[in-house]
Parts: sequence; C-alpha cells; structure tokens
Amino acid sequence: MRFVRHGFAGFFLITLAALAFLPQRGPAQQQTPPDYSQSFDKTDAMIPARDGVKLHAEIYAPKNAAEPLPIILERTPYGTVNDAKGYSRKLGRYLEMIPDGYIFVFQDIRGRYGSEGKFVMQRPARNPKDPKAIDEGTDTYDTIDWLVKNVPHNNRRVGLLGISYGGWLTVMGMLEPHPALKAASEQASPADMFLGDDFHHNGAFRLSYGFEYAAMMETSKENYSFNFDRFDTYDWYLRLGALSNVNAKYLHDTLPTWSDFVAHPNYDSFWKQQAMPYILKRPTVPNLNVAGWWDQEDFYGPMKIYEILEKEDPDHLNYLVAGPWNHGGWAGGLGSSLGPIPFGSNTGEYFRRNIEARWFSYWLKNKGELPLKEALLFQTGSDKWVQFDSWPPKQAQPKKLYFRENGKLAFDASQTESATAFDSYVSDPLHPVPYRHRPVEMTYPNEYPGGWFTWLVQDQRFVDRRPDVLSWQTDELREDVTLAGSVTAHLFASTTGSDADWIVKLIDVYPEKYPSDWKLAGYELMIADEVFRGRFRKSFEKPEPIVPGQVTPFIVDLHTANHVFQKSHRIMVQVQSTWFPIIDRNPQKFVPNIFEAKESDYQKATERIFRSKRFPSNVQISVLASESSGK
Ligand code: PG9
Repeated sequence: MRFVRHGFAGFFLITLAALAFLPQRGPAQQQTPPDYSQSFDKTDAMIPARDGVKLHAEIYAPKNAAEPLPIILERTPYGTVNDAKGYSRKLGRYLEMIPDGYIFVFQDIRGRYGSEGKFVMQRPARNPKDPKAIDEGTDTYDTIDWLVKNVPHNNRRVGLLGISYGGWLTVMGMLEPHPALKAASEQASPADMFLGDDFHHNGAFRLSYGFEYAAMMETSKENYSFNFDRFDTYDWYLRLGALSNVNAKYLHDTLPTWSDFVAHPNYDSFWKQQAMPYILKRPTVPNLNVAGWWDQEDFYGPMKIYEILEKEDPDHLNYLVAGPWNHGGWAGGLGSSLGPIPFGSNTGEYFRRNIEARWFSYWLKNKGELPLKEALLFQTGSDKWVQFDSWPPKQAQPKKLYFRENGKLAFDASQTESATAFDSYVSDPLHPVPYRHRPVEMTYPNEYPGGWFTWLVQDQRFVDRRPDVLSWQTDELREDVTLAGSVTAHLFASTTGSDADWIVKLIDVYPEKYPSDWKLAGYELMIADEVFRGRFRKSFEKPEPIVPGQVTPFIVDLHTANHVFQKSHRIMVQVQSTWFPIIDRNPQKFVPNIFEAKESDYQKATERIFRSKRFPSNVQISVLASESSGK
C-alpha cells in the first residue's frame, strides 16, 4: 500500500469544507489572510490528562485585552494547520468572533499530531464508575481544568465547539462537563455510524468514505491519503471486486477501523457503544446543534442529537440551526450558493455573525440576547430563515405522494387491482449507478475542489434515463407545496435476488422555462435521499434474506427537510438499487457478511416497485398549510 501525504493546508480546506466554496468567494474573501501575530500572543502547551498522557494545544490570547476573556476550545484530530509564522489558520474560521474578544485554544486529540497517547477512532465513552478510565470527555475535562487554572487573564468560562469529528468531540465533552464549560456548539457530529452517518446508512456500507477515511486516519499520526492508481475511483472500486479484496490486496489487516467494519457487519454492541441514543441522556450545557441540509457526511447526526436532547430539556438548553450547506459549509465563505444553487443571501456569513457569535457572547460574556428561540432553519426553495417552536413542526400534516402508472407521481392513490401494476429494472452489480458524475475523484483530493463537496446538489438528470433508475413525477404544481418535517418512503418491492438495496431520492424539478437562471432550467435537485439495505428490514441486529419474488414492504426514512416546491416546479421521486462507490454493491444474494462475499456471490437481479391499490408505494411528506409560517 502506498500513501501520499496531504499538505497541511490542503487538508484544512477539505476538512472544514468551508473553503470548498472557492468559486463563490468574492474579492473580499480572496485577500491574503490576516497576520494573526499582530493581534494574538501564541503559546504552545502540553496539557496533562489524568492518566499522564500529554495533549498538545496552541493558545492564542488577544494582545492588550482590557478584561479577563472567555476561552473558546476546539479539539481536533486533523492538526492545527499553521501558517508560515506558525499561527493556526483555524483562527480564520473565527473572524466574526475575534472582535468580541476570546482566547482561542486548538488542541490535538490523543494520538494525533503533537499529542501523546493512542488514537482510537471514536473512542467509546468510559464507564464513569471506573475512576481510571479515560475518554475524549475526560480529556476535555482535564484540558478545561488546566486552561482555567493556567491561562492568564481568562474569565473562567469556556465555550466548546467543533465540526464533524470536532462536533463529536464536543458532545463527548458535554457528557461529564467541567463546571467552567458554559456553552457548546455541536456542529455536524455523527450520532450513529451504522444507521446514518459517515460509515453506514441503514446498514449499507459507505465504501469510498469508510475506506479512504480509515486509511487517512490510521496510517500515521497525521493525515494521509490512499494512493489510487487512477483518477476515477469509480473504476478503481469496481475493479477491486468483492470487499474481501480490500484486506487481501491492500490493507492486510493493518487498519483497525477497516478490521472493525469487517468484524461488525450488523448493528451490534460495537456500533451501539458509540451511538448517541445509547450514551446521551439530557442536556447539561447550553448547546447549539448545527446541520447542513446538503451535508454529504453527517446530516443525520446533528438532527438526531437535537432530537435526543429535546426529549428531556426542562432548562431549555438545546437549540437547532440548519442551513443550506454542505459538510461544515457554514464555517467559511459567504454561503450564498452551493454548486449552481443560489440562496439569495450570504447564509454562512449570516450564521457566523448573527447566530454563532451571538450564541457564545450571550453565554460566555452575558452580552446581548439569544439569537434564536428554539430552531432556526433555512427554508430552501423560498430562500428564507424560519423560526420554529419545535422541529419537526407539530402542525405539519402528512401527505402521501403515490407512484402511479406512466411515471406519474400524485397525491391520490392508484385504484388498480392489477398484479402487473409495477415498474421494473435490472440491477447489475457489474454496472452500478454512479452516485455522482464520473470521474469520481478521491473523496478528499489533494487539490480541491472535488465533486465530493457538492454531489448532493448535482443535477439528477445525469441518471434519470438509465434503465436501472426509475422516476415518477407530478404535473407542474399549481401552487407551492411547503414541506416541513419528515419524509418517509414506503416501498412495496420484490427482487429476484435474496438481498437488495433501495435508494430513494425526493427531487425538486425546476421548470423547463427558467429565464432567471437558464442553467437551472429543468434541474433535478435532491431535497432528501437515503439508502436502505433490504436485509435489515426487520432488524438491524439480525439481517434476514428477502424471499425472492415476494412483494415486501420497505420503509426508508429520508429524514427531514424544510423546503418549498414552488408553483410550476414538479416533485419527482427516483428509485435505484446501486449508488457506487459511496455505497458498496449489495451482492443481491444474501450472504452472512458482505465484507466476506466472494466474487461469484454478486448477481444481477430484477427489481419491481409496485404501485397498485394493494401495494401503493409512496413517499410521505409533511406539508404545512401555506399560511402557516412555522412559528
Ligand atoms: N465526517 C468526518 C468524520 C467524523 C467522525 C468520524 C469519522 C469521520 C469529519 O469530517 O470529521
């Protein structure tokens, strides 16, 4: 196995995804970054954890502060990413908060970059009864304890935040919080790696992400990228063949995370011990959950964490913001568009200045008012921010969009009793449907931007005439349809195989005549999407074969959305059985462990999606009456 090392800065760009927006950045953004050495004094520290392991941190204190300042702590596995003067470029993520006055601390987590100890991918929460046990929560506690005692001129109030892995570290820091931890913001944290975040969705393995991320994190203390022998990784993964070839040909059991994927193909205690529903109880610290509607890595996570914490929040500490962003897209750039989709305002900048900065100054400096009441969600389609008292909103009504004959989608169900009321395709593992345009370059290319950051907004016309992708669409809408809340597909399907994947996409189809922006004419924009691995339809713990040829119900949770399908747009649903290589190919023959499937196990299968009175496949959406604003 050969690896190439990432450039520090290169990885910062892609990790925060923020700067994946380079094309939309205006002249102001392209100025040379500020010289932080003029405004901050930097100190390096090795902070002792309770087991003696020392954790590297960089402390940036504003020069000439007039009063004791709060500390903003960000913990990371990706390095502090320093400029030529040795100052962390991470400061550039806090441009809207710096004028308020904070001491910023960036810390390498255990086993990464400058910190001692062993890195464990999402190290499970410790048993609190074992006084010697450590986890990321105790490391956070020990760090905060040291910081408030040792950093001069601090006001003994700490704010903790981070994106994705950093978001997960933030949640871990809230489990047994240090008394000085006064505010947090979990941003795009994974919540469940088997059900909805980076490594699996509904049990379907996220092949390209899982493979490349494990190689990146576990080959050395610093980020590495796997050295593919070709640009189009669609082709590389297809030539790889059966998943058992990963260890046999490349990894040879050297990456613990890959070995864990192989050893835990079902939802067992390995996955549950790190899943938020099993470890999170109630909020203990004010926490702002942040999600991006088109987050290609962890959208499920922050929405789930908000939902879990919301169950018992008597002191009102749990809040939610969701915007029109990709993974971490709120952390940099203007946020005025994603790919070709414009949003009518600078949503990222708005978030940082008017929500995030005000959130922390309220809790850490007693200044101003809270910037939101409960949930502040950008409404896509109409391009406006909407305040909700609860999410999903209670007043939204479920409405079903039924799959009908001749590719129609309609709010009324079919009345036909005909057994032949189905649409069908052949799913061939040798010709899987690409999840985005080929070439599919590696997930985190050394030079960006890569297609990974915007694939969820890619025009789905690139697949809708494929013979193995089915589409149903409504007539042109005569009035706006406001979706606010859950989206759930109810499929009645059969397969000639004994296992199958079902990928369902809810799509906003723009009008063919779209003079305000011709490049969007007829555009097929995904609003919600998900994969479901059929073997798990009864239980994620105990997969079962599908009975070949038998019409079987499958429920696919497409999560929530806040979107207006505008008058004269159409609503479309697409169904397919491969999404490669983000999702590994289902052999379509039931085998106990797909990671150990043989080449010969991969088979073509004929899939049928039924649309009769008895088997009314549909996608259920939550609709708000047009006069209801969600307040
Ligand atoms: N999505 C990344 C990740 C988080 C947690 C575990 C594994 C991967 C990230 O961007 O940090």
